[in-house]
This record gives sequence, structure tokens and C-alpha cells, in this order.
Amino acid sequence: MKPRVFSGVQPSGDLHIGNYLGALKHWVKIQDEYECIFGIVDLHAITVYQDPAQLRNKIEELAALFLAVGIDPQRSSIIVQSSIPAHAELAWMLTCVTPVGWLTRMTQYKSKAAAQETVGDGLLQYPVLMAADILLYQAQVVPVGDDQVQHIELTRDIAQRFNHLYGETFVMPETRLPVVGARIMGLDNPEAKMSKSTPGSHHAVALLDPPDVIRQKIMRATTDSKPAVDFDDLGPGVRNLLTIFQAFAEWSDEQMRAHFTGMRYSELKKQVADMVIACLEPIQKRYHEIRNEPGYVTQVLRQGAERVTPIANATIRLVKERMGLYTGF
Ligand code: AQP
Repeated sequence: MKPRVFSGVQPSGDLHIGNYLGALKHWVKIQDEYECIFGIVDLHAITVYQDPAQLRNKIEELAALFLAVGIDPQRSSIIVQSSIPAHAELAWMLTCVTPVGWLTRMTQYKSKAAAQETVGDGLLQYPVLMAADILLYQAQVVPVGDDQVQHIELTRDIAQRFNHLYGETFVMPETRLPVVGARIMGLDNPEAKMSKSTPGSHHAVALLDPPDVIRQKIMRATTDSKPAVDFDDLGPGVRNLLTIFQAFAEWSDEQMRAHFTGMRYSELKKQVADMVIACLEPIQKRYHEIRNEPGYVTQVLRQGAERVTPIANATIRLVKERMGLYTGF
């Protein structure tokens, strides 16, 4: 049997090249090696307010984007988290074994809470729900970007604590990071990661941005006061642009040095924009085709839910038995 993978994306805004290079691009590549479950984690998205009509639309958009980047629904299961009640059910059971102190020290909680007027309890519980997503499917591997490493470590802590209290139940998941592109930074501020929820006209390149918009955003990217690329003294903005190019082009470090050393920043930006536009073009084309196939996305999501529900139900039953909850019928 192939080892199992779970990973997800929140339908919380426009999917950007950070999400793609940090996660989705690698999901596509591991589909033969693993039994993959890829989630549109809408219950996570509502930890901060989402406009209901927009959220519904974003869920479908994200499913179509999963397909457009190359997730194959015959080999991998694409699911919407809220269509499988076991995610929320297991999250509650795990909440009951998770010390609050583990949650209040999460970096993402601290930064997202700081941006809210009223902090919902869901924002604090977010990593427990993420642990439930992973442990529900007894996933061995979780391919994510660098910002999620702390949450997967917490998932392991929660699994360990549960196993200690109630007996061996959960498989211990491992984090899988991309070698290049694990943390793409904002184009406007290369000190902070590119994020769907960060405002700013040229903060992020969305996967569905038209070519002229992509070019404009990249040409405006923050660099530094030096004139040209010096690999021995790279500022964060230039490093970020080179990383974006390298992750899309899949070039070696040697190729990067040979090609970009001494290149003026305006030419670097032009070449990064060309590469991003060329790589996103087929994805965008496929995306529009998929959106024009009535019923296709719904069918994929239904098929995904049907495929994974038996796995989820088996875990819930096991956890109930372990905890002494009612399993009489
Ligand atoms: N900047 C990034 N560089 C590399 N990988 C990234 N990921 C996110 N940002 C970057 C990875 O994308 C996957 C999906 O992320 P998510 O939707 O679950 O939420 P997130 O990590 O919180 O991403 P965002 O874009 O910052 O969304 P918001 O603003 O809604 O919180 C994950 O594997 C993540 O590591």
C-alpha cells in the first residue's frame, strides 16, 4: 500500500504563487508515489470572517485550480473539508486533549489575532482542526510551505499525547518542504511572507492574474539600492525574485549563478515576469476550460468525498472506542 498524504489550502482569497510553489506544485509531482488527499479547507477559512457568496465561489474556484495545476482526480482525492463532518468531529475530540498553552504560542495565531478587532475562538482552535484533517486520514506525509511547519509539529504533539492517554491510535505525520520555494515573500515587502490575506496592489501574484498585471507587479517589486545581482550579497527582495524564478524554472544553483550574476535589476525583473507568465499561462487556460464544463467540479468533489469517507469514518470509530464514547450502533 502507498503511504498516504494529506494537505490543504484555505479558500480565503486569491491563490498566489507562494501557495503554488510552496505546496501545489509538489502535490502534482507526488501523486504516483503516494495516496493523496488534497483538501479545500473551508472550515479553516471561516476562522476569520468570509463573505458567504464569495466563499462559495472561492471553493469552486480553488477546486478548478487544483485540477488546472495538474491534480488528477483519478489518482488523488480532492475534497471540501466541510462536506465531511468527521473533520469537525475529530477536531472536538482532539481539542479535549490539547492544552490551551500549546495554542496561544502558535506564531500564526499571534499574527492573525493581532489583525482582528475581536478574536474568535476558531482562530485559536485552527491548529487543532488542522491536526484533525491530517490525523483523520492517518497521513504519513504532509507537503506544505514553511509557514505550516509549526502546525505540523503541534499535530505530532497532539497525536503523541492522544496515543499516550488512550493507546496507539494515530500515525505520526512527517512534514515535507520543497527545496526551493518553501517561503515566497511579499513583492512589496520581502521581509514578510506572501499571503492571500495581506492587502496591497503588488503584494502577491495571483495564479489567475492576467499577464500584464503579473508583469506590472513584478516590475514594481521591492529590491535594494545596488544596481545588479551579486550572489555574495543578496538583499531579501532580489533573493525572493531569484527564488521565484528558480522554483518555476527548476534550475540548479549553478545555472542560476551563471545566468544572473551581474544582471541589472530591471532585466532580472523582466526575466522573472517572463518565466512566471509562461508557467502560469497553461494553468490559466486549463482553469477556464474546467470552469466552462458544467457540473465537472461538483462531480470531482463528490467523488473525492465518497472515496475518503470510509477512511474518515474508520478513524472516528477507532477514536470513539479508544475514548470510551458511544459506539453501540
Ligand atoms: N508565501 C508562501 N510561500 C510558500 N508557501 C506558502 N504557503 C502559503 N503561503 C506561502 C503554503 O500554501 C499552502 C496553503 O496555504 P493556506 O491557504 O492553508 O494558508 P496560509 O498558509 O495561511 O497561506 P496564506 O496565503 O497566507 O493564506 P491566508 O492569508 O488566508 O492565511 C500551505 O501549504 C502553505 O504552507
